[in-house]
Amino acid sequence: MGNLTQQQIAQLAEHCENAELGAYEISKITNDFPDMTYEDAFDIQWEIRRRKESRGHKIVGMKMGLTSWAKMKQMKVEHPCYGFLADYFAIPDGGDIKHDELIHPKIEAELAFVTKEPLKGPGIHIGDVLRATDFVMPAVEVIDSRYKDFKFDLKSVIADNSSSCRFIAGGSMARVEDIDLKNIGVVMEVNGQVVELGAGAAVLGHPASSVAMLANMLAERDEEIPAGSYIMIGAITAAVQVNKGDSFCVRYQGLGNITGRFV
Ligand code: 0L1
Ligand code: MG
Repeated sequence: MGNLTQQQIAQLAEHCENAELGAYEISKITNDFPDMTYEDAFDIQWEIRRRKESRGHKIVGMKMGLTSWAKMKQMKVEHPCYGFLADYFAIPDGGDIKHDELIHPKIEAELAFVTKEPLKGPGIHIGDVLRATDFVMPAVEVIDSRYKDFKFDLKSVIADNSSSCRFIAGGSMARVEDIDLKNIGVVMEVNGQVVELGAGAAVLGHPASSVAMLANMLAERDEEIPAGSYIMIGAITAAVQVNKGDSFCVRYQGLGNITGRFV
């Protein structure tokens, strides 16, 4: 059930999207709309998606967020969320990310699943996800909450497209039967120093459970994950703040590296 009017949804979508496009901070929207519901929050996110598509942008994937205890603890939020990835969020492996286009970016070590069959919840489980997966590959997400000092609650985050802003796909692709998704090790380095490390199981016990959760959350809106989707599973480690001039390298056991630089 929603408590906001269509007009309020449209206004809040414009408010959050303008902050993303103009790279400026706003305060969390539940301050002014304390009665908004989770349905309202997702309505705002889907309205931002509609606005981008109406300007000719393509939606090129989905992301899960807050799927590891490290992230939930870091952000003091206790349930995962999802967001969408627009075409202009994509940065090539080894590429430059323009820091001035963002507010206070952080990087996250993730994995991405690419599907070959649709996944429609409710009731999707890890087995369904593994059967429907074409391949997995490394991913780095750059998040940039539009909220001042990354201070928010879950409803405000969902309305802000779960802090999505840039992502990098890279490394080597692998079939799910050829890798140990629970144990795959990830090491994140910034300016040559190891800053975070973790293993796949940090994400909801198994990376595929994040994709299952996405399918089941989308089912609440009668949406599905179509075949051929690119889905990022959420951060395996805590997110790391990066400054202009920083470079990073994330190493994935058996799957190569992703590198990039903030300019
Ligand atoms: O991808 C993520 O885990 C981020 C979700 C939104 C919360 C945040 O900005 O940290
Ligand atoms: Mg993330």
